[in-house]
Amino acid sequence: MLKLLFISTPVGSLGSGQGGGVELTVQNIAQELKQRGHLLEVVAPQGSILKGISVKNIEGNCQIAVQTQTRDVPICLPANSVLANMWEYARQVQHNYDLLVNFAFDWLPFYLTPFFDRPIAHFISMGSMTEATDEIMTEVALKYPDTIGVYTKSQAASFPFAETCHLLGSGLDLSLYDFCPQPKNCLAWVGRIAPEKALEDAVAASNLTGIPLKIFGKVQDKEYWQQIQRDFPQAPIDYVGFLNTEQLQKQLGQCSALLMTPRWLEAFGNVAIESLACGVPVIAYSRGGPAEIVLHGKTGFLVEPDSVTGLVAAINKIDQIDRACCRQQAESKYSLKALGDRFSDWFHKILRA
Ligand code: HBI
Repeated sequence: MLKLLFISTPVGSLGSGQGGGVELTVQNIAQELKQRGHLLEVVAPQGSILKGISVKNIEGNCQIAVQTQTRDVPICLPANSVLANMWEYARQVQHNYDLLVNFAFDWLPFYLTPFFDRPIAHFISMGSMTEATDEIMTEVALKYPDTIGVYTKSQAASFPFAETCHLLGSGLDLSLYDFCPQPKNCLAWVGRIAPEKALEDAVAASNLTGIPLKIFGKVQDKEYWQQIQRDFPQAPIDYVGFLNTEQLQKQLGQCSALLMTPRWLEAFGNVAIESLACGVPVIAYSRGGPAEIVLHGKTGFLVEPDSVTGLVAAINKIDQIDRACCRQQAESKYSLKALGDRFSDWFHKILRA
């Protein structure tokens, strides 16, 4: 039994959708490790909620989302930084735990690592973003081998320390997702509505095919979302909003396919396995995490990146995909048990070192 302290992402409270896929990862891995008898506490920004897990809520100002910054952005913290406050709390309580696990993609936790008495596992949730974070992550990777965990191989490859990364993939509580054998004639797009997710390409495909597109997720960049609506006034789109897992899976399951159109290097793409879990094939640009998830022609289609015509071609042959194969892939590769095994192996490897 391990005593674990998770320190969450500082961009928003858990459950707000602001933290994107990493919120789901924290929820799922915390739930699974607690299930296995480990003692666990999660430290997160004020207003965080996690099903069945005790959360130490910390007040303070959120960190700027790193994907809105340029690569040469200076290291910065707002006044009364929630990130700094979370790590001050961690410093005070660290001796109650065997291992600390960092989920923030920020300079500070990496810089603080040598100042702590307890080992820190760093889960990195995106590909390379800035010079400053690359630099400090590389230092930690060299000084503390095996302490860097990532989702996928292509994400690891974006960092100078690629070969030292521990590949963890992702996973879901599949009991929360119902297999839907018979879809309606509509497409789905799920994610934070922000430029790096390139929602405009999915809207363009919906506009060209005339197939309705249901859009799920938090509007993170209002101006960007307004611009899409101005550019495609006739597109048959329906913005559903940010739903919790129960409601999302119910509506997502009824769709004929999920469109994944990442402009950036998507580190994993948790929405892909949520879709597969509902039996919904995934049509994704062939880059980053989704390219390591979708089995082309079997559980969806991988399309030339940034090609809307490629999306349309895949949409027109989506009936070739057997939806039962999608659910089957989720069960064999992305269960909570599989995820828990990978994280547990990683933690024990660090503690043995
Ligand atoms: N930006 N500064 C910062 N820190 C994070 O932890 C962070 C982020 N942007 C996005 C993000 N985390 C998550 O939404 C992704 O890792 C999934």
